[in-house]
Amino acid sequence: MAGHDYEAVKAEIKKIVPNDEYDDGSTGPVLVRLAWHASGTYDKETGTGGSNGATMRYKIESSDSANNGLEHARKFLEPIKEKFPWISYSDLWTLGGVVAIEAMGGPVVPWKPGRVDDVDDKYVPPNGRLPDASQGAAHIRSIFYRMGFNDQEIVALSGAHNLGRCHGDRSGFEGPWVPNPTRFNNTYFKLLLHAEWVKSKNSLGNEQFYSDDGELMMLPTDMSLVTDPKFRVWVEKYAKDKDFFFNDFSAAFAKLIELGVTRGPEGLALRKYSTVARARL
Ligand code: ZEM
Repeated sequence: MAGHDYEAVKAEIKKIVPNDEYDDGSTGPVLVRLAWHASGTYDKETGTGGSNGATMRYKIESSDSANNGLEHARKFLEPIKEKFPWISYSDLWTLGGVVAIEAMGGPVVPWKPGRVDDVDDKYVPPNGRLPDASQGAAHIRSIFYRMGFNDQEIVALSGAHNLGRCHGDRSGFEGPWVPNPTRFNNTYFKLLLHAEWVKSKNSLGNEQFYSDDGELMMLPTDMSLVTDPKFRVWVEKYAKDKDFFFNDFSAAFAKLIELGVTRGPEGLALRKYSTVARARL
């Protein structure tokens, strides 16, 4: 919003990305996941969910099992909220993902401020809107089509699994997708196509796919990107051309963090279900 120094906020977020005491020395991946889960509840039919409102502050949403572990990301950002109290949580969480992507070597993602935090839990979206890793292509499509994404965008966004890892106690899955999970590039797509993946039960009894040395993993949903012919076309393109992937990822992530944000004439987000916003639904 006019007069606010978003560059100063970005600089502070950038400083908290390297962290020797956390996962692989970086808070970046979990910050990206927070931005994604804050946004990925969107339903285009009803206009509910999405990043505007920061509804994950409320227990109903933070306790959705899909959001396990995201309390770490929210805690990492809390000192920045204290330093810049004028920024909304919904702006801070989305900006956190954008800054983390860039700090880990990823593309610049266009970001616009002006989201407004809800003042109560009246508009918290129902649990269960985020994808379930144990399923396949039909499930992924139904979740992402609900948000308004197409197959190309689904595959581009899935490239975020080049970052971070699965934590058994959070999701029931274990391990990283790539050898260097704090550096953003297209290794995930190359591995999906060219490594040998073997399905096996992990220590928690859930089926996932392992590389032959057992060091790397893929979720059942990740594997459906190569077994489904329409998804696979995009995996092949992104594996071959990193710049093409970065361009598509940047556009799709920018779209993701705008879901549910209705902007008025000056580009500022309207308070959810204000008269004007409601008229547009
Ligand atoms: Zn993920 N994701 N995701 N994802 N994700 C995990 C971790 C991360 C799915 C999923 O079930 C899981 C997108 C799409 C999908 C990130 C970003 C994005 C984990 C592991 C699971 C189980 C959680 C844990 O144990 O901590 C499914 C089924 C998806 C769709 C089909 C999209 C889209 C993303 C961003 C654009 C990131 C960065 C992580 C790593 C988090 C971390 O803490 O390291």
